Amino acid sequence: MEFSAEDHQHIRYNPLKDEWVLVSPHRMKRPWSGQIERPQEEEIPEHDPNNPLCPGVTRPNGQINPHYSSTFVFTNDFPALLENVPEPPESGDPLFQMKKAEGTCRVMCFHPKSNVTIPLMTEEEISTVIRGWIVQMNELGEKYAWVQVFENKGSIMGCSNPHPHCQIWASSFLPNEARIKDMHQRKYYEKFGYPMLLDYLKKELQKQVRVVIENSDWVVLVPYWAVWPFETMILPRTHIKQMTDLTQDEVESLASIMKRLTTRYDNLFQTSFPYSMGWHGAPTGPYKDNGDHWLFHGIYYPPLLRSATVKKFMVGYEMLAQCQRDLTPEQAAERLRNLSEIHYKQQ
Ligand code: H2U
Repeated sequence: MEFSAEDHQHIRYNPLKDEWVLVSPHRMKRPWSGQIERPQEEEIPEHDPNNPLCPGVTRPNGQINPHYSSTFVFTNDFPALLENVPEPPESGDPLFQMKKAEGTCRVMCFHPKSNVTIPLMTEEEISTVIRGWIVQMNELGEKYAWVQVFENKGSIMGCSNPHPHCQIWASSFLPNEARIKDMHQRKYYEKFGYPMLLDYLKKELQKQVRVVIENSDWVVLVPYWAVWPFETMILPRTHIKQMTDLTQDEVESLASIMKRLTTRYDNLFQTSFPYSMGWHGAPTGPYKDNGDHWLFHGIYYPPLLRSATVKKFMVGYEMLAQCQRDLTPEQAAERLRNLSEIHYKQQ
C-alpha cells in the first residue's frame, strides 16, 4: 500500500518547539457521542452597565472607565504578575529551583461596543487595536523580557467577559513557549544562516497546500505541525522581528488579513469562533539582542473540531504522551480556503 498523508497515520515534526504531533486522519470518520458544548451566547448587548469592561462603568475596585470611543487599556485589577515583589532566595538544590518573577498585566478593550468582535470591526478599527498593541510593546518592552499580547475569545476558552478585549502580560522572565521557540530558532539560524520561519514560509508558498489567504505583506497558513484542528499562523513576507517594527502600511495590511481570517473562522461553523490567539516576536528588555533568528508571527489556537458545539479535547494521550489530531493540516487549510469572506451576520 502506498503512503498517503490524507489516509494514513503518521507523526510530524514541529521544528519551532522540537515536538512531534500524531496525525490520525482515518479517525475523522468516527461518530461523536461525547460532550457537546452549549452554543455560545450570541446575543450580547451593545452596552451592559454591569460589565466592568464597558465605557463609563464603575469597576468593582471603584475605578470608573472613561467613555472611550476606540480602545482602552488599564492595569488588570487581578494581575498574575506584580511589579515590585521580594526576590526568592538562591537555591543550591537542582530539584528545588525558584527564580524571581516580576511583571505587570493589562487589559485592552478593543471597541466601546460589547457585541463587536474583530471580524465585525472595520479594518481601520482593527488597525487602531494593532497600533495600541505596538504602544504597549514599546512601553513594556523597555523594561520586560517578554510582552505577551493574547486574546481569549469565547467562554469555551475560559474567557470571562464577552466584551472584545485582550490581555497583555509583561514579565521579567522568558515564559516557556518563548524560551523554547527562541532556542530552536537560534539553533536553526546558527546552522543555516537564515531565519527558520522565513525559510519555512518560502517553502509553504511554493507548496501552496497549507496556505489559507495572502496579501502583499502577510500569509495565513495552517502550520505543517498544527495541533489544534483549525490552528493558523500569520507570517510576514519579510524579516520583521517584532511587532514594534511594523510600518503603517504593514499595520493596515495586517488588520485586513486578520479581519479576513476571523471572518472565515466565524463562517466555518456560523458562530462567533472561539480561540486563543497572540503574537510572538524577538525578546525585549534585558533579553533583547539583534533578534536575527526571529520572525514576528501571530498564532490562532481554536478549539472547535466538527461544529459550533464539538471541540477538540487536549486530554488523555495529549497530556500523557503527545498531541494528536484527526483532520490533517492540509484538509483544515482547504476547509478554510473554501469559506466566504463575507461574514454570515452581514450577508
Ligand atoms: P478574560 O476574559 O480573558 O479572562 O479577561 C478579563 C480580564 O479582565 C481578567 O484578567 C480582568 C480580569 O482579571 N478584569 C479586571 O481587571 N477588572 C475587572 O473589573 C473585571 C475583569
